[in-house]
Amino acid sequence: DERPLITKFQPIMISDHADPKPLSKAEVLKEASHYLRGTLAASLEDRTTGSIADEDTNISKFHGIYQQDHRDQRSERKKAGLEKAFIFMIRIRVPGGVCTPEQWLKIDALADQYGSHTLKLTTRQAFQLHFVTKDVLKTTMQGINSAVMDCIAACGDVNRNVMANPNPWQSALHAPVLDDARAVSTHLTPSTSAYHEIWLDGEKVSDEVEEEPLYGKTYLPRKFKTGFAVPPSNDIDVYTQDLGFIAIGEDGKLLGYNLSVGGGLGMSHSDTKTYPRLANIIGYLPREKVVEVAEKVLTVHRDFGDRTNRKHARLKYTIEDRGVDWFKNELESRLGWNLGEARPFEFTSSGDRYGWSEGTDGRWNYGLFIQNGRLRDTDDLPAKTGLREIAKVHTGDFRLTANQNLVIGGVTAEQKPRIAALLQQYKLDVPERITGLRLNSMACVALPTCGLALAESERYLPQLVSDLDEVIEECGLHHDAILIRMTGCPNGCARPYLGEIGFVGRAPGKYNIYLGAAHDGSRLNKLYKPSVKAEEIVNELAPIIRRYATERQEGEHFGDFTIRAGYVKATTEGRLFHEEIMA
Ligand code: SRM
Ligand code: SF4
Repeated sequence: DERPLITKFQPIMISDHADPKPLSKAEVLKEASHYLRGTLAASLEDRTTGSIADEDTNISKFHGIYQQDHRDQRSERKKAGLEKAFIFMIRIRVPGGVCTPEQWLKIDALADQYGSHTLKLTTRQAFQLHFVTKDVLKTTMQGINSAVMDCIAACGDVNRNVMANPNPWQSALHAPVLDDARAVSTHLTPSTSAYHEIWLDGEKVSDEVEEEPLYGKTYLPRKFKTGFAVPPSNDIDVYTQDLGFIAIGEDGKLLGYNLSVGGGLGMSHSDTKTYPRLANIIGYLPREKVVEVAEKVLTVHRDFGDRTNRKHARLKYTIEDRGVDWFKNELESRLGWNLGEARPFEFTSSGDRYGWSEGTDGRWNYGLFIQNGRLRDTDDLPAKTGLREIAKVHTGDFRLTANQNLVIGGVTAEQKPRIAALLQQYKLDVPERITGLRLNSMACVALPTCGLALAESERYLPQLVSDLDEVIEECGLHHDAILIRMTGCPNGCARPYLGEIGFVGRAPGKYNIYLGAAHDGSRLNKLYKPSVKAEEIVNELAPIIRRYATERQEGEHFGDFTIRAGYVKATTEGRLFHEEIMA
């Protein structure tokens, strides 16, 4: 990537900061980190503790690494006077979610060798390894490098893993969209050589010659997320992205994109100034301008995001505070040309498609349900082993979906019977007994690894769905796709505010219930009941599900029904203000 578009950026230095409010601690750390080095190398060498230095826990995020601790063991270890059971989560970037069988096999092996014998497929189409200890962190990072993959900018105040619709069967637009997603991803990747230096024993580069032409020394005020949607599928939930591209084609040819900006979901229960917000579509751009537009949108965030308050630093707040028109003018003046008028398109759903389907290239694709994206072997479902055996013979690719599922992509007609036999042998073929509710469920990681979790999520949602499934079956709704999403805190990692049924953890065993999102991801849901005890959830929802089964109109989705039936009001303009105000 020669980055032809970047005009060298003069970083906003802390000394230039004119705002009377002090910069956040994270800003000071970034500037002092020597382009993301911090004291990470020394922290890794320190054998007296399983943790890294406090400041380094912020910097390591830019390298795709989170320090965590095993929360199930916290109180026991505290009683015994031991330090926390420190562990690391490593997030591996997979632009557009597409990887090769060789890469799959290497990441799978790393999970067994150094992780928790599980792979997590994330809501942004990336891999996560959990439970990696400090002593093997570097070896694991080198293993990832040997798979020709990396973790640069998988976390941190930078452009994150770029998402793209992974469904090659849908139209001929998919391949060029993936190319564009990869080009944007490469263009927006930080340049610092700190990653190579620290993890891969690369040559040391001095601060004077280090270059970060797009980001500067202080990177972005906050994370930045980019996604590409291919209508009619909105599987990537494009309106939740800071920067979204909606593919517009004609006769199977990709012409360009509608541009959406300012989406984001995180909020805090106690802070009424924080809220989820859906993006605005502000115009159309021809395909050849996509990298240029991505760069300029990112620079508006870089230069105008709030560096004094991290809870107010996402692009959504800049756009909300200054206005959509202001943003469009600022962007167009940076581009030196005007966006066109947004073109017509239609989204019909944000879920995945399961089972076999033939692509436009005559190859076959198999959509596979992975509950909450957690791939592991259990006694009755040896899913991880099954996928390893498939990867050994598969000649196409693997595609991680935005709903934590997987597509075995590009299977030739000759290979199809072999892959089908392996799917059956390892019980991976979608059994008819799985309900539409479960097939459309998503839960974030939460306990025991996530330090921010207030309640269970990944470990609880499967059971809750089983309980709700009894009502679903009784009502004859087995095949109905209802989006149900849960997170252990209000940060929104499984995009719960776009669930037709959304649960957000408030305290151990207690969840806010949200209803009324649109099935195609175009309308946020709304708080229905706060702080409901886990054991009361089924009683709360069963009457609504029963009424839906008998009173719904032809083709009416569950989210729309809950609004029509008066359980919640629709959110204005798709946005959710803070829950206390909107309740
Ligand atoms: Fe997330 C923080 C997991 C997608 C909003 N997220 C975290 C951390 C790293 C906790 C932390 O900061 O200590 C979680 C690690 C848990 C663990 O043990 O693995 C975490 N987020 C995840 C993943 C793994 C959820 C999953 O089950 O798949 C997803 C990884 C995506 C990836 O591959 O990059 C994940 N996170 C999201 C999404 C959904 C999306 O991007 O489409 C969101 C909402 C969209 C958005 O950003 O607005 C999301 N995560 C957050 C936030 C709130 C951000 C905000 O603006 O307020 C945090 C907390 C923060 O940044 O301060 C957070
Ligand atoms: Fe952790 Fe909250 Fe994200 Fe769940 S939503 S993974 S609990 S930060």
